[in-house]
Amino acid sequence: MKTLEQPPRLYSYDRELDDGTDKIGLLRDSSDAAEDFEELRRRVEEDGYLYIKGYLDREQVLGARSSIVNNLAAAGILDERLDPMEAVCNLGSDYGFKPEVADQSPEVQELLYSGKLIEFYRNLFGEEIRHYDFTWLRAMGPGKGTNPHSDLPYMGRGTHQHMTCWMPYGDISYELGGLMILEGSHKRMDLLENYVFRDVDSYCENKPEQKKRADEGGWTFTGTLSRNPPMVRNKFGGRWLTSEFEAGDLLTFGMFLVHASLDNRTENRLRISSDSRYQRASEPIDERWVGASPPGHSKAGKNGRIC
Ligand SMILES: O=C(O)CCC(=O)C(=O)O
Ligand SMILES: [Fe+2]
Repeated sequence: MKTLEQPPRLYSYDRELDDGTDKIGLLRDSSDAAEDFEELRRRVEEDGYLYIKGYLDREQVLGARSSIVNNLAAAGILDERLDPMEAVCNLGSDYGFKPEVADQSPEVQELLYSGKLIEFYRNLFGEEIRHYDFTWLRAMGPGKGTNPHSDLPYMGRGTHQHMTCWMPYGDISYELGGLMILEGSHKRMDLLENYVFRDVDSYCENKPEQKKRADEGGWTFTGTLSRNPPMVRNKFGGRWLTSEFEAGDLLTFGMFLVHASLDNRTENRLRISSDSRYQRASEPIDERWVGASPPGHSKAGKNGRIC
């Protein structure tokens, strides 16, 4: 098993991760089996994810980065004295969650929803596929990271067999803070069953407090599994697995796998990535995330029940 040699200090959600070899490690690189879809399916089953280094065209990914950072620069988010490709931000400006930037970038659309990546999912699922039209694009500022969660609570109204693609737009060091997954967590239904099937957009319409919040487009349940990555690891027992990422790497995982991110510990650089979703065309799709202007978690996406 791979371990992190000379482990740097890694932080997630403001907590230092425990650094024993039984607590932290590297993602398994499946580039040895990149064309063997039978083996890749076996690994998805076993590991809950696939990480294939250098699978995509690095120049194409950097082209998409260029289009993203030019958009951010035009919005005054980047330090204009520097090359936008460095993604050095004006602290406190409007970075963060930027789905509209993905919508406005033909290069991002082409990378995520045509060509090699679509072909990859067609082969992995073994049939025609569909993707969500909504793209979660993140320009994560200094100090920011993502707390442990599974994706299903945010997108579980159709199939449960779809997959997330986490795309690094550029090289992402440990300091810049890429994704990490919790080893074996997709198999821990004993620990997940009371969490993973809850829908963040459902609410009890007979409870006035919940109804009011839903009408405002707010959440009664945030989808967060934990705010404490070391503690959730202790509970599940696997290792947090991560890597330093390079433009062109492919990371994909299923809806049950617990994941989070390392914090961005740089002073002023943005960590730019997207997450997008793919599924079998023959399976039902979660309507919150399709169409020209997907309702998402807005009021139109809420689901009131008597409970
Ligand atoms: O990039 C992040 O910080 C979180 C990404 C994520 O949760 C996902 O890809 O599903
Ligand atoms: Fe996620």
